[in-house]
Amino acid sequence: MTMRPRYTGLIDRYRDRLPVHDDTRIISLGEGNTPLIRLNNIPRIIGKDVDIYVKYEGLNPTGSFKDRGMTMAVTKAVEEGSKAIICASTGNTSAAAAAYAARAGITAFVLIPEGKIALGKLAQAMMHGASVLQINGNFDVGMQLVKEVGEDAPVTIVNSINPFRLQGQKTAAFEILEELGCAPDFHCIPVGNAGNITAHWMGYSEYHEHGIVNSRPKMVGYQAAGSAPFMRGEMVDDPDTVATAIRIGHPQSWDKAWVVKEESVGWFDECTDEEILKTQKLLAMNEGVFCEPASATSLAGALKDIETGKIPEGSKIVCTLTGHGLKDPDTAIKQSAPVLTVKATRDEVTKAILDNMA
Ligand code: AN7
Repeated sequence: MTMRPRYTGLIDRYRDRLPVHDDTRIISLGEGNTPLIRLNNIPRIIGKDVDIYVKYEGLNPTGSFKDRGMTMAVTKAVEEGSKAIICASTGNTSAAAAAYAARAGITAFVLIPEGKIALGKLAQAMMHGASVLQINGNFDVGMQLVKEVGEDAPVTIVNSINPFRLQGQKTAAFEILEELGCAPDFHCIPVGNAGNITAHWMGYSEYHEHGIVNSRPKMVGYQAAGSAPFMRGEMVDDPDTVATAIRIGHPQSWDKAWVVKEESVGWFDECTDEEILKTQKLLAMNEGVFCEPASATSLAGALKDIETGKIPEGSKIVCTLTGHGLKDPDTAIKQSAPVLTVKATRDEVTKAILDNMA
């Protein structure tokens, strides 16, 4: 048997590119190192000659890309002596904060919008023992409250306004560059607070500046139509979408994301809820990859831009799938064909099989 070193998370892997010291106690759950899956069937289905990869961030320890940022933010919070962390969240940040706080042995407070968080995410925050504070307001209201209480309460804010979050998240771009051996032509990504698009651009730019690669992708950020401040050109006060993860009207990295668009010569666009769900299903049914609705926004947008030629044939495209489909079982079941109820006899089961052969 050939031994290989145990993978111990992205801080250990990218130690020299992250703000840690040799004696820093690393709080890790083995995050990062997620699969970059080449789509085999969808390009054929749409009849286009494109090379599409999905970066399946749903395979991080708590099921979303937030773990990349949270390992850094919690590591630094503990290093600085913090005993508690706090965040506002549409769900995934709270799940990651809860898990990494449990791992570190500190307290997590999470503010979530009542009734607008997917079931799996709520289960995670509760199970990891976070103090879950449900508020009768949306993410943006929660974020404002967190900033205010963060001023006097002894808590470290671990939303993406915490700069260590973006440092951790930039490593996704490193992984993509190392696996492809070059930059993709386009990187398509869902946008809520716009922290992740900013972090990816940081990662791509870092490898480019150090001469590790000789180009950078165009960054394309897609929003849900009901909560698309980057398309409206201003904050949206009452965002709404089935993709609850990106139900965000006041993005925290607003200025940074406009810079990313300019520097990368990319663009923003929006997808309707119908387009998002259709693409989530398309990916699950034809590639065996199950992502949550918000994550499907990247591929939904890419497919539209491939169709119009804005993303030309011959392109190499990476779409980030930010979170796992199991996060939101309700939305998945709602859009699927009902299960068959069959009598528990050999004849009936055989008949059901013959009736349903493709
Ligand atoms: C699956 O958990 O903001 O543009 O509070 O969970 O960096 O905000 C989640 C965001 C995309 C958007 N996809 O990323 C939260 C939260 C999924 C997400 C985004 C989120 P950003």
